[in-house]
Amino acid sequence: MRTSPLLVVALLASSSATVAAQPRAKAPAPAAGSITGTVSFKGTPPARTALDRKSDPVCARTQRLAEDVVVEGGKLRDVHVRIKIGTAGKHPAPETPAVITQTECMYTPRVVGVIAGQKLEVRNGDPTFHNVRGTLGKQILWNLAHLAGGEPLVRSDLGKAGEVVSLHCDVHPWMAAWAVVSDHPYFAVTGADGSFTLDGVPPGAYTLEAWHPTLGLQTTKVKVKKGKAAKAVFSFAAPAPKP
Ligand SMILES: [Cu+2]
Repeated sequence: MRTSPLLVVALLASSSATVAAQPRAKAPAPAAGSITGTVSFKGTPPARTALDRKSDPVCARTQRLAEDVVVEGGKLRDVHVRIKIGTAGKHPAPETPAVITQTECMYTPRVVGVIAGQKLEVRNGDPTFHNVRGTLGKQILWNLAHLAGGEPLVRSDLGKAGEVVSLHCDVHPWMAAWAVVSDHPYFAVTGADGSFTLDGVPPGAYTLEAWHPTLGLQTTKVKVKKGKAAKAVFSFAAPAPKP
């Protein structure tokens, strides 16, 4: 026997009415947690010297301080915080590249995180000429001229998880940046407030790493629970003066 179309409509209407009348089901707890915290600098930070940028009249228009160690209100900028590689699964690289912009003859940001296989796009926002030299240890990966108004340089040869590619400009020797390669997306780089948040982290016990280009590496342990924000803190200090 064929069901009449009218009956089907009536049945559908009544079933949706039943659903609407039911009390709202509690939203399921998210499967992942997060890690959040801050990176501090203990003690008096090293003085930031004014960069001598007279060699390029465009750069000389703005005064900038050295960015080797940038501390504001006791918080440390440019720290790459991540779950130790090899312990959070292997994740594919996203389609979108990480981006570093050359602006006022500085790299912004100074430290980026990438997933192995992800591209890095270097933009030139300056009305002057740069060259971008990427190195991995002592190996030069690329060395490219970057004209004012030139197209972004897009690189896909950033090395394996665990490696750090450094970027330098030979026209402006004070320019330096770093791309830290991971095998997962659970990383962040601290801004001026020293804070970081790693979202969508699968529950588990992890070693958390904090790396700064001149102050080195620190680690701590952290336990991530479903739907909760685990807290982590790091504290760096000036390296002891060399004898
Ligand atoms: Cu430059």
